[in-house]
Amino acid sequence: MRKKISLIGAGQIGGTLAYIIANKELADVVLFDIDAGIAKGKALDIAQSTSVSGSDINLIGTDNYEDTKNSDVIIITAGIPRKPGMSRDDLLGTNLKIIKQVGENIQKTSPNAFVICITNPLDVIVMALQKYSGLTTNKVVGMAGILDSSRFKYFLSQELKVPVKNIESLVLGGHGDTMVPMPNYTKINGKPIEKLISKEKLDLIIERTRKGGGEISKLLKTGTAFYAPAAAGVEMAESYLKDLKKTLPCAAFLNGEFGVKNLYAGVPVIIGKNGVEKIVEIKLSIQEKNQLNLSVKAVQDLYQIAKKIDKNL
Ligand code: A3D
Repeated sequence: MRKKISLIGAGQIGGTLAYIIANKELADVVLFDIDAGIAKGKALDIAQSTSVSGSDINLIGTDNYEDTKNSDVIIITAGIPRKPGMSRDDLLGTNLKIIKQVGENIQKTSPNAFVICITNPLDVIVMALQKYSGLTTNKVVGMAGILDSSRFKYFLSQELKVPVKNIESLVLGGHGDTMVPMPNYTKINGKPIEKLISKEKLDLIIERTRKGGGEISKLLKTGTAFYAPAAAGVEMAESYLKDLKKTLPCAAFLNGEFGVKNLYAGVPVIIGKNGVEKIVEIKLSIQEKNQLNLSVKAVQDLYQIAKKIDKNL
């Protein structure tokens, strides 16, 4: 039987997710939005593209959670995005209310789903979503690290004029200005990055990676990045549905790993048919550990603010 992916939020990322999933024939798609017109209009448009692509999947748009019932995967982008000049943290109050509604509905309709959250501020929203939905922590995960790593790899490929597919890299920590690109885990054709680029240039690329989302939202003027975030979300869904057991940087629940307890943060995880099957505890230098701690502290501080907004968290 074909798998079912429900997309909660049919905005820029939600629509792009639906289009990629349809083209890959990964699963049937339910595109959900509180704005039924957007969900139904995009679903119809993408469904009509399948007679060109030849993809054999069903796609519907809806504002009724019953249509999402028994989904295998749910990807959440419901919420508001940043406007130029805003930080991701500025979205907290509005998106927390939206995610409460989404989490409670998932609990009722798809309690066995693998749930990928993309709504910002990512690490705190995914943590709240896990609590609101009551799903186990291995089934609720946040997308950010794949996107941040792919930005880092793209900038390096442009600077060093090498194909992006020859670059391995990793970005850890929270999805914000304190994220931690990892030069020690960055290799080009298997060679350590430090041997191929000056420290000054590498520092500039790290800084550009940290501000990668802001650079795009400034150019777009309305809205934020959506093609790369959607591609990253699909990679996580595919690893789960096909039990690929890929190691991917994701916001996952930490229970002592990396010295962090009871918090979501970006770390390498293995995603397979059981959801997050393992947190991969790589060795960090003292400097990397300090940077990760700083990033984790930023997530903890924002979670405290979330707890003031909703005392049940
Ligand atoms: P946008 O195009 O505005 O789409 C959001 C959609 O959510 C809209 O269609 C709304 O109607 C819908 N919505 C609002 N409330 C609800 C609700 N209660 N239930 C269902 N749907 C609802 O935004 P977007 O797609 O560009 O971005 C979505 C989210 O992703 C934002 O919070 C962004 O900040 C975030 N984002 C995260 C990353 C990461 O890497 C983590 C990257 C880019 C964007």
